[in-house]
Amino acid sequence: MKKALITGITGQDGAYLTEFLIGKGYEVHGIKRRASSFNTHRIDHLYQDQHLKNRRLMLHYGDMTDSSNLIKLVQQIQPDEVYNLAAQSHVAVSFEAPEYTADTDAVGTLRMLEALKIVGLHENCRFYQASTSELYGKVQQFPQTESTPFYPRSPYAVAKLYAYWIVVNYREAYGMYACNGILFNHESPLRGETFVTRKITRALARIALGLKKCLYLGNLDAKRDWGHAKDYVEMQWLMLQQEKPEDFVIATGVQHSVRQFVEIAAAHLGITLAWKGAGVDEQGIVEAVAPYKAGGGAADVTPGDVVVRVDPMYFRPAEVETLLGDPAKAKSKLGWQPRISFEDMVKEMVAHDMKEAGRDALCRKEGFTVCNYDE
Ligand code: NDP
Ligand code: GDR
Repeated sequence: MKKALITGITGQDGAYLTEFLIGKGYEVHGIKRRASSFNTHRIDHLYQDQHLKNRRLMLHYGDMTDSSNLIKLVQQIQPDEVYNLAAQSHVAVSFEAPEYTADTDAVGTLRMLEALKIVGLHENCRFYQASTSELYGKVQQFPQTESTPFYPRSPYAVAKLYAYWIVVNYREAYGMYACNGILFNHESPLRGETFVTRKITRALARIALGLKKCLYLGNLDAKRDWGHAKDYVEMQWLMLQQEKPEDFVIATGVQHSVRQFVEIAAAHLGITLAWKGAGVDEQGIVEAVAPYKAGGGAADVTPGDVVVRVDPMYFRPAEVETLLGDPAKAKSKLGWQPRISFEDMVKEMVAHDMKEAGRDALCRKEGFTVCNYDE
């Protein structure tokens, strides 16, 4: 049985990858951070009692900022494959915590590579690095391929640039089987609530059920190539099953703006939006409301309501305006094809968030406090 070690197992990709690898017959080990409350909700459905023999999922406490912990874990686990997904992954937050972001995302990657080398696993263990389309930043070429020059635009992207090159360097210097997956944005119902797609589907569902009045956003004109996380983790595994290690762009080749994402998500709730104003005065106003078929209606919204406003607090000091990937290499060499369309992904996210909002509406009706936290 192959052993995989996943850093960042409690995140969106970690959860989908764990499910995928268990399905492939792997024994999966994951590194989770110590937190003051449980932080494993995305993988709770895969959890197995710690006292069971022959468990397929094992969690270990650790942190990318702690070398001795990483060395001890790889020594103890002896993984065949390491998937390095752990990161401070929020671009806007990286402007507020640049040093921590560099420590975790850049030096953390180095620490894991060194841990493998120190315990002598670098010759046999295969290594996947979660690289990112944010490396292209201020884009130099359309669409972006494996050979497009990088121009990072945030402390996050600069940290990931270091991680990208240290992976290439360990491959060239020590012959490690180490790959960068240059992944474009990928989303799902498990996406963190502060990334723009999930923020939109969650807020609109709550607005539709009367739990919230308005969704505040930053740059509505930013364009991204959005795919589904479930499709993208399969590629992470495929990259480690090749004869020789290479870097791959993973994307859909289709682009939408934040504004379009809002419109499509609203349409799934039976809400037609019209845009009025410009810049920071721009508003998304309800034009028409049709009954929402699956979840009981967008009852708390009426034509004329302002449900989207722009708040400059969400503008970034330096923005990545547009990203569009060319996944031709992954398609031809890995035989990889995304299966879930953009439209189906938005629909799935809206349906999931309507269910959560429905639960919260019920809790509130019964006198319980529900989370109103928003970012
Ligand atoms: P998430 O933010 O959902 O998950 C990040 C994971 O990293 C969480 O498990 C988090 O733990 C963990 N983590 C954060 N800091 C540390 C640390 N210091 N030590 C150990 N673990 C830590 O990200 P995604 O799942 O969306 O992304 C996975 C990886 O892929 C990330 O590296 C991201 O930068 C990269 N990426 C993501 C893309 C996307 O569109 N999703 C696109 C391209 C790259 P906790 O749960 O405790 O917070
Ligand atoms: P991104 O994702 O920065 O591309 O990084 P995010 O969803 O945060 O932003 C996408 C675009 O939407 C604009 N935007 C807003 N973003 C957020 N979070 N909140 C808002 O209110 C808002 N309004 C507009 C942003 O300015 C941006 O242009 C994600 C992360 O998963 C990274 O870890 C990963 O490397 C890249 O995708 C590829």
